[in-house]
Amino acid sequence: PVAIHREDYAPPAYWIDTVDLTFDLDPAKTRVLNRMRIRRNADASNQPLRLHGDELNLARVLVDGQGASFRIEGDQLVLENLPDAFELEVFTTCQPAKNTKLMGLFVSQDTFFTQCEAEGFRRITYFLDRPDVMASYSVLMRASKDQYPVLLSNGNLVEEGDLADGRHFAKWVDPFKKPSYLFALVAGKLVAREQRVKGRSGRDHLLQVYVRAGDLDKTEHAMNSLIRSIVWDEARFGLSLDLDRFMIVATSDFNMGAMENKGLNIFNTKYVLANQATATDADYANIESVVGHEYFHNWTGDRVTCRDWFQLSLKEGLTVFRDQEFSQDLCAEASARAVKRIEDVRVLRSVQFPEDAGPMAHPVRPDSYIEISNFYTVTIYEKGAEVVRMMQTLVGREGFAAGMKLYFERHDGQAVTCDDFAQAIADANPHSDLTRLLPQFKRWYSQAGTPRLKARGTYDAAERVYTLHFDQSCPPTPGQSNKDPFVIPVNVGLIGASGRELLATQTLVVTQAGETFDFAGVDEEPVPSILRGFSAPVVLEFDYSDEQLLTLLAHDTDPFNRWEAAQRLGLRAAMAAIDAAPGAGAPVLSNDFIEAMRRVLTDTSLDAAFKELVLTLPSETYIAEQLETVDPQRVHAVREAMRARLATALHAEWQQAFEDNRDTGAYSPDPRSAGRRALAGMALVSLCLAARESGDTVWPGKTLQRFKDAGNMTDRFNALHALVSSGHALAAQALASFHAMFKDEALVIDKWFALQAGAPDRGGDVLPLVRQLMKHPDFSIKNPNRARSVIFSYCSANPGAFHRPDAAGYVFWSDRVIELDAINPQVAARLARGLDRWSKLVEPYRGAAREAIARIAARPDLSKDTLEVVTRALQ
Ligand code: B3K
Ligand code: ZN
Repeated sequence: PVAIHREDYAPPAYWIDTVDLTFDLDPAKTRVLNRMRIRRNADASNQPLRLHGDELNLARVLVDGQGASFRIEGDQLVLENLPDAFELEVFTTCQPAKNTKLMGLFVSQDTFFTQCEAEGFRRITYFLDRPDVMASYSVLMRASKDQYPVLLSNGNLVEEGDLADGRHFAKWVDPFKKPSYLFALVAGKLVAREQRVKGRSGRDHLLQVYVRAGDLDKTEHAMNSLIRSIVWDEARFGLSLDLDRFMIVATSDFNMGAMENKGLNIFNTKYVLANQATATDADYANIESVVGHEYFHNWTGDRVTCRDWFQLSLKEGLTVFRDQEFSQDLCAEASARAVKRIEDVRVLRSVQFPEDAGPMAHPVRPDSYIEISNFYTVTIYEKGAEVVRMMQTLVGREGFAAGMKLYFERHDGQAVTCDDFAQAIADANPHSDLTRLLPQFKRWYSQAGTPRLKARGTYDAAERVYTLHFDQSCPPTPGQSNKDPFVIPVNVGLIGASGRELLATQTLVVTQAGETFDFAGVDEEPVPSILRGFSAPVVLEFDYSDEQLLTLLAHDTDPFNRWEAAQRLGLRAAMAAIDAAPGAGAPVLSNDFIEAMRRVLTDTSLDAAFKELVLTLPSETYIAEQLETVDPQRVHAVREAMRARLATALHAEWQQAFEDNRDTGAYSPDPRSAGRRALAGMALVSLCLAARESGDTVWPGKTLQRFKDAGNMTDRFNALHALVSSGHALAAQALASFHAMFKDEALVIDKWFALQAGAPDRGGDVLPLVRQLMKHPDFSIKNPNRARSVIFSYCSANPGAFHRPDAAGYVFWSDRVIELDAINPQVAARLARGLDRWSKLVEPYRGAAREAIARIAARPDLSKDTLEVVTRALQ
């Protein structure tokens, strides 16, 4: 396979202005007639027309209605000696029912769906399948009326009617030009929740959420989320819905979360369907943010799109930033906003930081790829969002909104680059630090790796001056050994020893490798609160004493840094316990730490959601990232011991927390009630864990009762989780009854599988269980949600069970990567990332992991998706 390089970008040799597609839909063999108006790009030299295709059967090619000579070169249809402008007609067939890759046109539960981003349209017809070719589409669909009563595509329905032989047709016209990756089509038996809304300017819109007949009662939250998204984008950015009709359709077979096709978003059911009986608070929150994300793409992605796939973060980083801001702005209270920010940072640090430190590390704007599907990563998405957030920090909220306005004024209807975006934000804010530092700031786009920011402070009591000194560096990443300094906005405040805030938040802009800042008029030696709100995606090192961290935890006015202080204390305890000789008998947690946690848990001024975050110890992957070499079993054992210690030492407080938070009244997924349920759930987990240590049977019994009586899925699942994760004997009975209760709810059965595959390992029992789960009649490796719920929950989310000294976890993993690769390369390549950090492992894990990766790499006929991942892992 060949690598594609960003530097090689050239505009297309031809433009496609209009596309008229006719589909005769049949699962076994769908016929596609594609009529295009094409013209030569005046700027390009006289090259042949090369159209992309993939797994198509070509039947006929006509140029201006005449048979034309063409050739097939690899995956391309090549035509030469073309006029400057012409009509090209291509007639092909494809086999949707056999499409297990779920790219292009596929069938899920007797319904046709498409997925075209990034390069799936070429699996539907021959095309210039690249985002800078934007065309006007009209789509005629024909299908059996009985089997496919609903026929949808992008834009507006302009005609429909019956045909002979029980077939019918629908014609759709999209009023906007679009790149091929935003094309969509759906055909099947679906029903819709509908709502008519008026935009700010008075324009009417029809909103529809399409699902299978039995699921209509689970669409209210998605619809409400869509309406909230529309209102928010108008209020915050002045961006209105530009369509008469906006549709969301849910499918249970989907490679990712959702897809922003113009006017016809296609969603994984996981991010649409919710009612209180089947969905947890986390599901409700995810639905709101994914519905928002796809809706926000209508402007950031669809109206202005990417010139080439290297610019992916132009739309993804920006749209993640927008959905994060949306979710925060929906929070009534500042503390709930902070909770959302902490959750987002937790994902960044536990998933993106490892990516940035591993073999797949790449800049937010990558320089090369073999398979673009492999670059839909946390770096492009979440780190990309942090880059946009830093721009907002540097120009201010209003300045950023002005920058967005200028971006759309300049680029509406165009396919552009990350440079174009940064330039628009800068130009709208001519006197800002961003504008002054723009070329340097853009290193965030070009340099991979997570910067380290080392800070130290000195206090001059006589002069009343506090001085902060920063040194920045960035570790090498594949292909980039030396890094130049970044522009790092650092939000700083100062706290006095007694907890008084001596200095409110200021934004320092660090630009040099080493740099010093003085604060005058500081009356006492302060505790610095650095990187408030996580103002930059860096690792901050500061030599805090435990006492200083306890001060920040108790008094910082910045909730993020309060939480961060507890994380630092927890991490410190974990590192000390990992370093200590095994079996040395030293307590895993100091009394000071336990007392601090007790104070948090009993503090009536704090929100339950915030307490739950503070009481959650750093994850095993986050701890592992801080170590030079990792013994995953040791990390697991230490973290489990810390959890057990917190459970027993705070037993009375956990009981109280459960009693105080157990009843949240009529179900509502709002952040405050969700936070109370989360804390009550954590209390149950702790109480069951403590019961395991003490032999108590009361709390497991109460937990089982809670499981039975629960009025919503969050409470029910939390109770089930408490029994399963504490390994209590009652878990088996609860699991069986949970399955019986929800056997027809695929998304709930996914939870049932995931909970078991993700359960703490006790003596190597999880892998045999996972093998058994794969034989369960409800298991199917072809359904990505189900594969993720079993295989990924074990291989990628259960390190204590996966990293086995006998290497059986790795062998299982490599078998599944190979098995999945033949079915669905995108899902396989995602799983193949599971051992990215193998080179940090101690023996015997390291050697065994390498061998498992090599075993995959040695397979003939590997997809380029999986091949790229494992090849990079071995380099
Ligand atoms: N843009 C899509 C992702 C497509 C992934 C293709 N492999 C969803 C999103 O980011 O909104
Ligand atoms: Zn997106």
